[in-house]
Amino acid sequence: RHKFWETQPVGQFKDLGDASLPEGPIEPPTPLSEVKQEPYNLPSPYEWTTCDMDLEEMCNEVYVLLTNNYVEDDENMFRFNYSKEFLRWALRPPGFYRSWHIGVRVKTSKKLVAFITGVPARIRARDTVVTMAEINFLCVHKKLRSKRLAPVMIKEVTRRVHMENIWQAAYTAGVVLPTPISTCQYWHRSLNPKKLIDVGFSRLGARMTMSRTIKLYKLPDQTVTPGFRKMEPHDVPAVTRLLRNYLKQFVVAPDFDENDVEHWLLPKEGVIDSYLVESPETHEITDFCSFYTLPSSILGNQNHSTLKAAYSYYNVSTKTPLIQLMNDALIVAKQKDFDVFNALDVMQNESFLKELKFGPGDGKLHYYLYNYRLKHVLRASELGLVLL
Ligand code: NHW
Ligand code: EN5
Repeated sequence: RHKFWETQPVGQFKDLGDASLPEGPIEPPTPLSEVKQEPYNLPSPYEWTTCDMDLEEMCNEVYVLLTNNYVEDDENMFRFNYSKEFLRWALRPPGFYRSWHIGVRVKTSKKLVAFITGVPARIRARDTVVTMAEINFLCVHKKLRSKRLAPVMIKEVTRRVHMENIWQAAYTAGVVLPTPISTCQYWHRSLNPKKLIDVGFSRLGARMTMSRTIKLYKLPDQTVTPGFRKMEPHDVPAVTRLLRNYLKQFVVAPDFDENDVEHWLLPKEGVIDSYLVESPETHEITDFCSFYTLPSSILGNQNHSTLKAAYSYYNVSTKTPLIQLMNDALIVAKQKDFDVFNALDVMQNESFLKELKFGPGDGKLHYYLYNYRLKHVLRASELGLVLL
């Protein structure tokens, strides 16, 4: 069934209910001297390239590859359209390795036809903080699919991660592989229902007219929580404390320090938005919410070419009810002209999804760990991790 994945140190389907298997690494690290020193062989028309995302030209090649060949929904109506600024942000966090930004070119034409990336992250699984690679942006050009290029790319990124003495990884996918640590549901909150219906992203409900639908999804013009404002650089220490304390409760979550929070959560125009609540009395930072910008190309629509989507990232409420905090997030997303606000049912998100008129999507997201076993499949609400 899974000729490649059966050979890898990941949880296998046959082991799913086996309580005798311990939690933790599936295989021990090998001495660095035993890590293969040369890249894996690609089929002879292709060659490896390391993608320097600082170079405008390289970043553009990656952007074009992903824009035309990355993830689509199950009916091929939409395709993720990560911006160049987003890719630079996603791929250059504290301690990143350029060698983990891996491209494949056609030798003769030098055309970039495949890509895979890793970035380092400290991720806690129960009580243990593990340095891992977060693997993302695996993409093979549409014309080169089903040639078993993906397994070679995964082995090569694994080798380059091993060279840095890192032995675990985390990744998400819309497809089922051996074997998810958890499976999440995508939820969607319409902000611009007319456009969403026009492009086939959503449908007019039964016994609903367009004007009733527009009214249903109306939001206030201004946020309602006193002290709600954009996060600023001087907030990094307070947000780090708030977030670290919040993420303790989840079984799998990132172990963010101030450098990580500065990188991943300080607002970056068109990439990441973060807001917090500063108590008007005590000036304490009591609540936090964030979302990232990931548009999708609309495939084959006469009137619209992009869907502007916001994705819920990390949210923490200690004083403001989470529902009110997220309603304010919806209000700012609407002000910023997003068409839809998406969220997974991770962390405590279930507590606001229905009340704030999110509806379940047709997509699921499976979470995976490489070379790390957990005894049980987790509920989505036990996950404290959001990957881009
Ligand atoms: S998930 C998004 C993945 N990208 C897309 O869906 C874009 C559109 N599709 C494509 O470009 C986020 C191709 O279809 C891809 C597969 C490239 C997906 N993850 O080359 P073949 C991520 O980026 C397995 C893992 O013939 P293809 C996370 C498949 O099961 N494996 O297929 C990435 C089969 O193996 P099997 C996937 O269609 C995590 C084999 O690939 C997969 O031409 C990567 C077939 O290969 C997926 N999304 O290319 C793992 N999709 O055993 C990281 C298919 O079943 C692991 N496959 O025969 C950790 C590494 C680091 C460790 C460090 C210690
Ligand atoms: C790794 N970082 O399927 C990423 N999206 O529901 C890789 N559906 O947008 C993982 N099919 O349900 C990729 N509208 C996995 C996701 C791949 C993309 C994907 C789904 C998630 C999606 C939309 C459009 C469906 C179009 C037809 C959807 C319904 C919205 C509706 C709004 C009103 C209330 C009810 C729901």
